[in-house]
Amino acid sequence: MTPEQILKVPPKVLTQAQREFYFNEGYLCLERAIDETWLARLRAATEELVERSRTVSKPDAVFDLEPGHTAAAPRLRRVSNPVEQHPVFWEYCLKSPMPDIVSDLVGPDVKFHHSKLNFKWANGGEEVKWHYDISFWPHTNYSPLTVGTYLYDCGMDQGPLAVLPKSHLIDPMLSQYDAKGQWTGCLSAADCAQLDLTKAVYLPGPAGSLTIHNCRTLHYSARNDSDLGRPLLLNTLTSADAFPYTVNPIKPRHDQYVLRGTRARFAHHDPRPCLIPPDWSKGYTSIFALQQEEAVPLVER
Ligand SMILES: O=C(O)CCC(=O)C(=O)O
Repeated sequence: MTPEQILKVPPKVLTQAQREFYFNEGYLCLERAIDETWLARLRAATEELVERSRTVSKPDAVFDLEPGHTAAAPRLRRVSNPVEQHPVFWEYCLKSPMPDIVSDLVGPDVKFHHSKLNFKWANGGEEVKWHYDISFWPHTNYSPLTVGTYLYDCGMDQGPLAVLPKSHLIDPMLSQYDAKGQWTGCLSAADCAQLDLTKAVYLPGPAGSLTIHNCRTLHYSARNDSDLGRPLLLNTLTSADAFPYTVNPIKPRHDQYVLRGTRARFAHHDPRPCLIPPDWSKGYTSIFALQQEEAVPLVER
């Protein structure tokens, strides 16, 4: 569906002004959209995963660990695909208001693509450099978006998500390969210098707030040098008429699951070209390891 067609469908949760803002600016921030009951369940599930990580000493397909991670003092960067690691995360995708909100932005038929739980641990949780998501997992159109759920309050010192408004309209897309043709998963310093990053909008928020960014929206988050961690649950959802044309890097079991509405009969194709990533069927390493230029082997799944 096109934005014009989506906007004609009556919304379930959002106001028409919020939907228009998303299409014009490429992002949305909804304060306290998720209630305490969901938050308590999501936090408890997160704690269970952190406990499990104590038995893991090196990064694997589930746990992406900072180099200083130990059993006594866990330091997680990410749990990949938490919906497969704890039932509460999948229930959140099925039953919470989150997919209803997404249906106001992609149309009534909504599919799941993947999820991740990014931690940005206290006292040194890493920066995520400017990048866009769609070239990690190209689709036939640009409906995919990522919803971030702040499990705890996130202030400016915790490295909130930051977006560059209207960057989803930049065409052609900028590259996420370096001058030698190596995939870096982020923009080059030269491309960043061409952008007016003073226009970046930071999206801190109280617990239960949602950040929503379109798959073409450039985004970033700073290092967390504060004493508080910043667990951010990220779910990527798409319109049902968007079909991936490369391998899903983390191969989730629920990939393409229809969360709302029905399966699409026809794919919708956006004519704007999309940057293609390396061949993930040969393996995938996390955005953190890539951007920190760690010599981590590709994780085979
Ligand atoms: O955790 C963050 O702050 C941003 C994460 C992100 O952009 C990503 O994982 O693609």
